[in-house]
Amino acid sequence: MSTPWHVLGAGSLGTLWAARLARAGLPVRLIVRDVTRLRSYEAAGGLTLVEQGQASTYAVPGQTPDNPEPIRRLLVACKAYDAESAVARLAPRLTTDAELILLQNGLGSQDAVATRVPQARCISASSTEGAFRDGDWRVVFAGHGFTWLGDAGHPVAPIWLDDLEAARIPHEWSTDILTRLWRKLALNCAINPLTVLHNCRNGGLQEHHCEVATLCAELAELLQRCGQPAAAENLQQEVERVIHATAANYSSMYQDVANQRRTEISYLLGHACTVAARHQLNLPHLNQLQQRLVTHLHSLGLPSD
Ligand code: NAD
Ligand code: KPL
Repeated sequence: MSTPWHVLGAGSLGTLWAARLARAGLPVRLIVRDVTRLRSYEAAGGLTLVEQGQASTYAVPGQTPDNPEPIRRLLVACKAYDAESAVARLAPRLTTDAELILLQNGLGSQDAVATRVPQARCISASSTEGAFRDGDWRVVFAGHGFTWLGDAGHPVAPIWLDDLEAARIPHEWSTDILTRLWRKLALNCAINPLTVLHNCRNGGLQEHHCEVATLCAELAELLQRCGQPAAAENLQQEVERVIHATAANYSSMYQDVANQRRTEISYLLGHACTVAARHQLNLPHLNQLQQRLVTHLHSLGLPSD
């Protein structure tokens, strides 16, 4: 019997991964918050994945964090702001050779998790796949993409990449995962806050070319200072390419705000500003953007952390 995949967080990405792993016949367990959620999940009869209009339900066994089963392979699929506390609850269940796969966007949460569970190997992921919930325990696979996985501390790829192959999860082992995470963070910082503040789709930023260019210049300076020159290369061109390619889409931060959900600002723009301050780097436009976004979130009654 192969090592079970414990999936923490039954949201969009957690369900997308759990359903595909289960579809491949791999052992999967879904960890939900508490007994009430477990009852609701069991009543639903499993996780439903909607792909190209076709819905399929997978009866992945559910459990609460208190379940005594040891955990050797944990996919952390919570939002960045929930990851550390959610993993901390599971710490007593982790085996001495446990491996965690961290799907969180941005930076900061990965280090926080790793500090909580120093005995575990923590592997970071950066994904361009897209999924959203259209009901409880139901997820729509909206955008096919790719997931890069890597461990900044150990370049050797884990054996379970074979499971991802079997589950047809497009992926690649990356020896420069930090560069990928920084690059994605920079893209998100240049695009997402402005879509919220200008109340527009990604394509709407074509009318704010100068503002985008100024932010890209400051973000590139930050990346250079952080020892990530590869992430800084042609940043503005890449940002403009993404704005053009995703012109009709609303950014993830725009969608969070529109749905009155907490954003991951602290792990994106907040992280960029914190690191800049640590390096005594003066990035006025980036700081001003953060202030404007924080003020906007407060005006909507949303948290700014
Ligand atoms: P989500 O909000 O849909 O799902 C998170 C789930 O975690 C929720 O069901 C929540 O209840 C659960 N959770 C939180 N704390 C928990 C706890 N203590 N115990 C058990 N469950 C807990 O979020 P998502 O969209 O799947 O995003 C997860 C991460 O992946 C984010 O960092 C996001 O930026 C990133 N990401 C998402 C997408 C996407 O298309 N959805 C794409 C790329 C990256
Ligand atoms: O990742 C994104 C998001 O919306 O979070 C893109 C499309 C790159 C915009 O920053």
